[in-house]
Amino acid sequence: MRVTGAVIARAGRVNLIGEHIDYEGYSVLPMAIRQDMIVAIRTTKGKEVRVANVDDKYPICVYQADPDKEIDIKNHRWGHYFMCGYKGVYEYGRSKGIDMGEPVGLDVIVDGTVPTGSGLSSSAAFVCSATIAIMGVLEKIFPKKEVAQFTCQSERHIGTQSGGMDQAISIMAKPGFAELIDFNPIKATDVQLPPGGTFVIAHCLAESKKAETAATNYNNRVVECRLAAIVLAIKLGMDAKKAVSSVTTLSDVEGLCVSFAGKEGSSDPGVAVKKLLHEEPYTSEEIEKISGQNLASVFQSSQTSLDVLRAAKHFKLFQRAFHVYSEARRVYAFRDTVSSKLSEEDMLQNLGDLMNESHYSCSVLYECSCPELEELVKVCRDNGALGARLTGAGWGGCAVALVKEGIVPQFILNLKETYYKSRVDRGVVNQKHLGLYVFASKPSSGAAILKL
Ligand code: NG1
Ligand code: MG
Repeated sequence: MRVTGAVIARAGRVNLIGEHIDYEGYSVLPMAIRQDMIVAIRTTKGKEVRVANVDDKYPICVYQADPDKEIDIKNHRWGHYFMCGYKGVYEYGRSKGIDMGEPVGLDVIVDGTVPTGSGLSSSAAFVCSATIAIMGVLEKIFPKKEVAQFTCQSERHIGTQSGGMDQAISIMAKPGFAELIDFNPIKATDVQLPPGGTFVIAHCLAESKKAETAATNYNNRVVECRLAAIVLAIKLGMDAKKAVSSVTTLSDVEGLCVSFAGKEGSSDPGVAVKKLLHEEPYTSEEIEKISGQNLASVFQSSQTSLDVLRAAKHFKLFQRAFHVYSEARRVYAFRDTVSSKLSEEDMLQNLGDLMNESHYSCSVLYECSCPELEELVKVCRDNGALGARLTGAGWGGCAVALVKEGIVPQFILNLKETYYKSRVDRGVVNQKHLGLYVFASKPSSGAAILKL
């Protein structure tokens, strides 16, 4: 085994629009930010992976240097995200028939300026920077697109049924551009943002603990979308058995929904949702009657989905499906607005409107906001933002606001005064750290390896 020198990697992102639709197969529009997760790493002759953090709030985590060992998700620890990356690199290499050699011990030190539980995907920034640092230290460099794809699988070892947005933007971002990310296959298209607008990111200071609350929040929504897709498919005439075995996402049934809408003189898949699903939440019994199958058997291969079924009282199929189809359309409307011939003034206003509509849909239909985020989004709008919305999974974390370039410093000062000051006074946050929680960001570069 060769013991190589240290490798450092970085990554971090904000989503501008397209929330909770990546796992349904729809395109999203994020950009990389300056804030990042940095992983420094070297191989050792030992049999352990030791993951330390410069912030002593995060105690050192020690694991066996064994990529086949499952991650203990019932006992969540911050270092688990590194092990997602570790397992993923070996799994991918082996699946390609590459000789990965004997698993090596690693000493790792992590530093980060992406606040955790912030919706800025510190988790994916960590998994991606870990992955490329491990690739660097093992001297196995895989193609970018493949890394963007397999890191999404890697992060699922933590127990969330994530879509691929965060890993894709972390790996594929280019400075100066946001990216339209398509899935199946992954593709990133540069999106040039109007220079007169700046995105300000502000943390509501409620932490979103996505891994710990997956069964009732994130994974719950993934399951609800799958159920909505199955019920829609059946209502649109698909054989129930076929729907259960072949339909996994709402994008799988978009074609059927659009044909249905066509009969109504529209091309909007939301028309089918409105006509064929009811707003009243569905019980499992009702869905079982429609699908002719026991729900536990539909999800039998996924323990994390079975956990969702156990925790759920009912399923809001109408609301979740309507959010996904309308949000998917807003992403394209955002992209089209940016490349339109509108004056910059009108362009910025339209982008702001789309962000506001996205927030409304996330909050009311997808129910992934929280009181602090609601207050923060309102404060942003009251202080001159053209649009503001929660970003990332929600249930805490950050809002992103579109602000005219010229007012950015004043806007940030106003947020500090109106949203943060009382929280500093109450000891929720230290005045000294406010710069980490509210800042303007221009599109930055994606994950990179810096070799020493
Ligand atoms: P955050 O909250 O930044 O971790 C999560 C998912 C994304 C996407 C968004 C909601 C992971 C790693 N990321 O982002 O794939 O679904 O929520 O749009 O789970
Ligand atoms: Mg995350």
